[in-house]
Amino acid sequence: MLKELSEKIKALATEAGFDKAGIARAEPLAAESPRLAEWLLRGYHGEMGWIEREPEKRTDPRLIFPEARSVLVVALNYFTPHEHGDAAGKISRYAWGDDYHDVVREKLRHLLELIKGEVPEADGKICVDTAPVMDKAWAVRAGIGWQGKHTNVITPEFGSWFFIGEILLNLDLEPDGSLVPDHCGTCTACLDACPTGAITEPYVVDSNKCISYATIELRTEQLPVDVADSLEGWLYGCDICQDVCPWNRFEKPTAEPRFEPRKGETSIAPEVVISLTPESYAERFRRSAIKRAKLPMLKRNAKYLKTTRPEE
Ligand code: B12
Ligand code: SF4
Repeated sequence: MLKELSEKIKALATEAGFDKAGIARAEPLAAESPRLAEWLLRGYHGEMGWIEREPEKRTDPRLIFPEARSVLVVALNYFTPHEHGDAAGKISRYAWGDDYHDVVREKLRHLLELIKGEVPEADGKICVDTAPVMDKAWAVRAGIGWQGKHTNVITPEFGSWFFIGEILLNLDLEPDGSLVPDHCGTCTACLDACPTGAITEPYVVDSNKCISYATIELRTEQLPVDVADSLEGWLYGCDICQDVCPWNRFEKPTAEPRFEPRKGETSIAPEVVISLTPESYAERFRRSAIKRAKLPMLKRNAKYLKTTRPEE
């Protein structure tokens, strides 16, 4: 009975447009909690002060939704078959289309309605980067995939180009018993390819060195010199560690048209970024994840791509 309902709910996730779904028990993340603490202690979160707040909530879903009994985890593939070409001003793949927060949230809301249609007493809390939830840890626990050495979760079916979301549910469901084993093996392609050495050891990223962090999250006027010297054309985010991962040979085109590159753009020329006004920035990036980087940050990034130092 429990198993049947759990399978039904996962089938509803597919009906709602997700590519994979799994279930974990809503219990504290006992193994991950000390690792998160160590990561923060080392200062690997850089200036993302928000990640330090309420660490107990981050590792216990019941502190976010007290009725939570199960965590329904979903994966939404965002791969579209386009490339960057050689141009400077590369945008990372996840930000080519519409803002994933909106797309995943809309699908999760629909999914929760479908679940309520099946089980009227069902209630849940939708999470897509809106609550302090460790998405990757839950995806591993729910059998979606394994955490690769670059720290992104990888599925054996379609690689790592997918977003993760959750519904914390008040229903007792059957957790997915078998986890996906770690298939990284002896491969070190991501560690070797990262131009800034941000993957300091397998499964650990130091944000301070990561191009993604520097170009999306870091709000300082200048970029750290080591990162600035190794941008390799990235304007917003970085996909190098996933581009070189052999598991992304299994990438499959997404069924979600909103992840197609807006205006067909996978890069934006630095000169174009530098000439943006607050109005043209707001218009161009409406409903785009790129708005996470404010206009001065985008211009800062673009200046480094145009010259080697912003003042040059
Ligand atoms: C903070 C953050 C960042 C930071 C820090 C990155 C990081 N590695 O966590 C920065 C800004 C750098 C970043 C970059 C990116 N991000 Co981000 N980010 C997040 C966020 C908001 C929190 C992640 C977090 O909790 N980090 C804390 C640290 C402690 O977690 P961790 O690195 O996973 O650490 C674990 C491992 O190190 C493990 N561990 C330690 N030692 C060992 C040893 C072994 C053997 C094992 C198995 C494990 C292990 O234990 C730790 C605790 O679980 C999540 C969304 C969310 N709410 O979860 C998205 C999220 C992780 N990001 C995502 C994406 C897409 C990206 C980028 C690809 C974007 C881009 N193209 O530029 C890059 C990838 C860079 C990279 N290689 O990590 C996706 C990943 C999807 C997926 N398939 O996994 C997420 C889940 C967003 C989403 N909802 O889909 N991100
Ligand atoms: S996103 Fe880029 S800079 Fe960050 S760990 Fe991966 S390869 Fe290194």
